[in-house]
Amino acid sequence: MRTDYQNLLVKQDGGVVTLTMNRPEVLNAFNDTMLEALTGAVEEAARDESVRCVVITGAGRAFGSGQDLKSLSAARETHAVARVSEHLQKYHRLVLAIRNMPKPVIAAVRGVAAGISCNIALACDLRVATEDARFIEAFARIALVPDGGGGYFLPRLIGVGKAMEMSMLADEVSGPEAERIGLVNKCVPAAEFEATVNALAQRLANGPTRAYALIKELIYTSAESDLQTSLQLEGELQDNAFETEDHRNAVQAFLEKRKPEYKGR
Ligand code: LHQ
Repeated sequence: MRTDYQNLLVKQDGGVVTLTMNRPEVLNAFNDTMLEALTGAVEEAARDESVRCVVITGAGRAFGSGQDLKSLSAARETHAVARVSEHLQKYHRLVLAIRNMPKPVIAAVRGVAAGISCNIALACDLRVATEDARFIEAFARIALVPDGGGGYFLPRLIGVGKAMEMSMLADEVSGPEAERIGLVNKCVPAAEFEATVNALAQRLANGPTRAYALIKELIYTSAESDLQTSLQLEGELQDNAFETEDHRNAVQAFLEKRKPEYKGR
């Protein structure tokens, strides 16, 4: 993996790549440089066979504070962006790269995750948060709608009622509350955060990577389709999973009463 990005730290530990958004002085607000770096690194991680799990996190006391409002307002003044939807396409590329990544992606959220940073966390497959995490769909505070896939992810994760509440009131949702409503998978005290994220990421990196990719395809496609379509897809994906080395070895290990070792193939 390339490691010389600006505003992004890239660290690989075995099969786990950790991508750390690195503009702590503005709580990791997205400027174009950081957005392009994160997108490039996510796309590279998808192609790199040595990577079997990706963690996205933020440097310092925050996950991210959304679009950098200073650079957005400068772009508006200079008419650098004709329509904001053009600018949003860069975020959409990141969202799609995360969702289409054929391996698990974890968002590790310490402190605040506001605006489009919150929705990048929601695009990930799993979320771990600290107890002092603050999830804020901040958009309505500045009279905008949730973007970066927020309008799609929120109702699917927490239901229409809670999605509406978070979007309209734009109030902070704490880590424990986020866990209670299903916005995050796990909320832990700050002191346990790194160990929890590392353990989960290493566990996934040592898991059946091909099956995880097929599970992502099944779950995400099924959220959009009827039962008949989902059952059809399930069959096709299972044909695929059935032929993997990890599947054959894991069944053999079960029969021989030993622990399987997954190779990701
Ligand atoms: C910031 C930011 C920030 C710049 C903190 N920008 N500096 C919209 C339109 C177009 C295309 C793309 O997408 C979007 C989507 C969006 O993401 S819109 C939503 C953008 N985000 C926000 O509205 C959140 C703005 N930030 C805040 O409300 C607060 O900073 C939060 C609640 C995140 C954190 O509050 P505190 O913990 O009290 O920290 P703070 O406010 O003191 O922030 C620390 C520093 O970070 C501060 O700078 P300073 O020089 O005073 O120390 C802030 O100005 C800076 N900062 N967010 N988005």
